[in-house]
Parts: sequence; structure tokens; C-alpha cells
Amino acid sequence: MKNTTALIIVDLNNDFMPGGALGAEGADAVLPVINELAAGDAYGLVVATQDWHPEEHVSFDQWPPHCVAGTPGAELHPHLDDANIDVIIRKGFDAHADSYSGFYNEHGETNGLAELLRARRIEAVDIVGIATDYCVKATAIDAATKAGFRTRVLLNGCRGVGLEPNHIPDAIAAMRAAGVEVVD
Ligand code: VGL
Ligand code: ZN
Repeated sequence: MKNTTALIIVDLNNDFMPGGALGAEGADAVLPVINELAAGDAYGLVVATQDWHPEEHVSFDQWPPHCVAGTPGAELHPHLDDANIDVIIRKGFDAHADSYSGFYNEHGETNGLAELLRARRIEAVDIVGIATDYCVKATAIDAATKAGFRTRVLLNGCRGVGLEPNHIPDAIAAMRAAGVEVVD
């Protein structure tokens, strides 16, 4: 029987790694964890999202410029083993719409992820990546609610930004409140 669970790897762009334009502390520690998950036989489909912004982007009001299309910072980390990644979904490419979520931008326009998962008969998703308190949170909540998949977040494959000490615990609580199973 075909495995109906997908792994979604959120935003392992170089710019979110230590030393990057918007680096999250310890973020590179998730790479071996995620490579092992993607190499196993637990998943019927492995998807990576990639933050991918034009040179002028609405999110640069809030964040330093990052993940500018075509720059090294926008590439996925070279230690992410792409042999086991089936599809890459880019997001945030519309200059006027932010897209923390891999599923839909802030205007509700689809990035194509939900349609891809449905076409492949996926019923459940496991989510890992960066950042727990931004794009992982938004992707997981959309997965569980708007897109309607059974959704887990695997925290050992995630790192957060944590601008304030409560941000990561609050993000975990918000995901749980949305019906996401958050696994330590
Ligand atoms: C992200 C801030 C801006 C993320 C993306 O991947 O969490 N955060 N763009
Ligand atoms: Zn971004």
C-alpha cells in the first residue's frame, strides 16, 4: 500500500542558517535529522519549501533583505540531501504578498502545495524546518485547517527565531490550538 504521509521541509535556505542574513541560532543542527527522515521509508512524498523573494519585497519592511531570488542566500543549504526531495515549492515570490505559509500567501493565493499533496493522495503531513515561530507555524496551521491534512510538527527537526522568550512556546500553543500534533 502506498504511504499516504508526506514530509514537508520548511525553508532550509542558507539565509536562515547561522551566518545568513536572517540566521536562526543552531538551525544547521536540523540538517542531519531531516536528511535521515527524508531517507527513510516513512514518507510517500518529500516536499521542501524555499523562501524566494524579489529584490524588493513587502517582508523587507519587517526583516532584513533575505532569500533574494538567484542569490546564494536563497539556495537551500548544501548539506540538505536533495536526492530524497521529490518537489521544491517556492513561496514569497510576489513582491506585494508575504507568504510565511508554504500553502497560501497572505492574500490567500495558493503556492500549489495543497493541490500537489491531494493529487498524490496524501492524507497526513509531518512538518520540520525553520522557523518554528514563523514559517513552520504558518505552514502547520494552514495544513491542519485550510488545507485539511492530519498534521504533525516534529520539533527535533525545527529551530525557531525566538525574538522574545515567549515566541516559540506561544507558536507551539497556537499550532496545538489549531489541531496540530506537536511532537517533542
Ligand atoms: C521566514 C521570516 C521571513 C521563515 C521567512 O522561513 O520563517 N521568516 N521569511
Ligand atoms: Zn522571507
